[in-house]
Amino acid sequence: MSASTPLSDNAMQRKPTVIVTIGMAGAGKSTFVQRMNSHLHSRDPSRPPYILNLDPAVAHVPFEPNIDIRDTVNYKEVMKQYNLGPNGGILTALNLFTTKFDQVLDLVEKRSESVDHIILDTPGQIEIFTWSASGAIITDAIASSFPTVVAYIIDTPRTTAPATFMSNMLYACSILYKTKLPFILVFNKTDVEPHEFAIEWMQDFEAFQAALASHSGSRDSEGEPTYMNSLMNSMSLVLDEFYKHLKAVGVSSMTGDGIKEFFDVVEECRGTYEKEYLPELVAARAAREKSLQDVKEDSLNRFMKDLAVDRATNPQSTSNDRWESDEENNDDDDDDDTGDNLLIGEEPWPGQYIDVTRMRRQDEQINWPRPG
Ligand SMILES: Nc1nc2c(ncn2[C@@H]2O[C@H](COP(=O)(O)OP(=O)(O)O)[C@@H](O)[C@H]2O)c(=O)[nH]1
Ligand SMILES: [Mg+2]
Repeated sequence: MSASTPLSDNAMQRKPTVIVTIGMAGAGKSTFVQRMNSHLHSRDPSRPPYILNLDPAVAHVPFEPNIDIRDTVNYKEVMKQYNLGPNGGILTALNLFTTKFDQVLDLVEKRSESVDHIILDTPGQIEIFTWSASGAIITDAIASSFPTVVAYIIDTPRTTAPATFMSNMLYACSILYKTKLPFILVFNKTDVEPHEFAIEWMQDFEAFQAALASHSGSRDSEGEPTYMNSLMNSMSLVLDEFYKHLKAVGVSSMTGDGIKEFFDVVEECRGTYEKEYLPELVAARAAREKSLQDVKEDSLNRFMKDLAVDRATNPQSTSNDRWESDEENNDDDDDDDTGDNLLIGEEPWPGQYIDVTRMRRQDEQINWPRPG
């Protein structure tokens, strides 16, 4: 994505922090976004965030997003047109939206002077964002333009069983290693279930193993630990290392409990982004530019060598190299017209390659920003 301004420490310092909310369906992402929104509104001085809704299938969001994917793509229409089920529809809608993400970044950049926080609400089903190319493109694009942190929302009342807790943590682990961004575990719904048990399990793996042992089904009929039990015991040791790289907070999106602490952690994580993520990003960019340059030089060298060999073996060839411009060009005019409407007028057929960058050129009405 090209919209980003060049990265430098100074430029980053004035930029707003991006919070990407990720989590299982029903964990409370959208409710949490609204809670952050109202917290930032009621701060003194009030600094409302800039909110992007990336869930095409949500019927109602409890906040007013500044940019809403639903204004651009109608996922039900996408389902119908491409013969897809709901998940395919959501994924395709997100893909279509991603093709326009440079425009979104432009809009966000324009507002970046006047906001302190940019918040992304992601689709209900976690894998649509975390295991798709679009999710990765959006995350990378935004993280290379702004200091970015991931808020991983956990449904605390539903994660009290050690096995569920562990699978949730493994999922978080996979996202951390994929994005490499500063990562906050947000134990949500603490009004229903306090999150202290989770913190204890994270800080003390023996406590977790004790919980595991006392859980029913952890021993077989002969009193030996079950396979699942031993597996989880070993994994808790592995995860111990992973827990050191994250921060955890308990919040209630319902009551607002813990939100202030969450924003303190966001501030800390912004520091981590600047110290750890940004230098890596700059280095990765430099490496990529160098390798592109190397490839260019290599192919130019080979071209020059081929040319020299060709000239040496066939000295007359220069006279044939001239391009006969006039006659050919005049009568060929109409054939050039392979431009815009390559697909228009043809009936789509299942499995057809669809060039999304050419879609809906004429009649699309992009209406990104919302008032407020
Ligand atoms: N009790 C309680 N319920 C919550 C809390 N946060 C969200 N919910 C409820 O959890 C359900 C799913 O929330 P939603 O924000 O739509 O989840 P999403 O799919 O992750 O966006 C809704 O019924 C919310 O009212 C909370 O902190 N406490
Ligand atoms: Mg939601």
